[in-house]
Amino acid sequence: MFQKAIVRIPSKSMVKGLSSANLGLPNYELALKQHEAYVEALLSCGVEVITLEADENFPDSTFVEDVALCTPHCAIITRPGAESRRQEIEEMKEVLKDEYENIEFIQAPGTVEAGDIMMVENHYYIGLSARTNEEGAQQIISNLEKYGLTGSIVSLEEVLHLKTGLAYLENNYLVACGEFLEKDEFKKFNILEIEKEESYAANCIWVNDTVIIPKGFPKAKQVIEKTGYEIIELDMSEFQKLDGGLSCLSLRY
Ligand code: CIR
Repeated sequence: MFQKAIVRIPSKSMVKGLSSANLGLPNYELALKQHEAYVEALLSCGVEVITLEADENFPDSTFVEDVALCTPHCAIITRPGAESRRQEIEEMKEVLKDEYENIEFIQAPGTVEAGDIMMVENHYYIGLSARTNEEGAQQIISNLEKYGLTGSIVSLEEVLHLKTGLAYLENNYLVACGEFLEKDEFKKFNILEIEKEESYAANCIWVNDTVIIPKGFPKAKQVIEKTGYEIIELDMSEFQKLDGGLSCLSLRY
């Protein structure tokens, strides 16, 4: 179960955020409303939410998931592969110092964005992407091993981050889409397949036996309903314009 979540309010500068989506610029006011609804949903799942102020210096800083990995035993501050995001870690370091006794750091030339890391109990799958390199992934694994946790590397070609196409929903349920449907390491899971045209819904989050999914993906909803979890649907349109999804907007621990 998760006790806490960290989120950051979107900045006005989010319109300059990194994007490959071709969906137009996000509407800041609407993004703020969608972010508020996201926080409400987390609260309704019983987590305490730590809300950080918007940081205009970093257009992508609302996507807090990428700058740290929060495990039950330590936090690992990442070194984002996107240059424009690298300094986002500075404030997160300070925030996590109050939350964790043990803090580790990814060192150059390693790069990691934690959107590439999926936790399955004590094991962490680490995607090698344009943002997370082999050196960074190996550092994550060494750090995890210090605390009795394990990690393994997954290759990916089609999506931005590992969790763009995968979500672990506990109890052996794995939401998967596209390239991840064929990978041997995931065959042991009870796969909830998301069709390509609804691939955005593969980024959903389990929070204490509720699954939060993006609104507007009816087939994905039907598939995820099979788990029996309660489902909350949230409109994510403005974050989708920046390649961001539900997992990206919080650190849950
Ligand atoms: C970026 O490209 O870094 C942001 N516009 C989106 C980050 C999404 N984060 C995630 O998937 N964990």
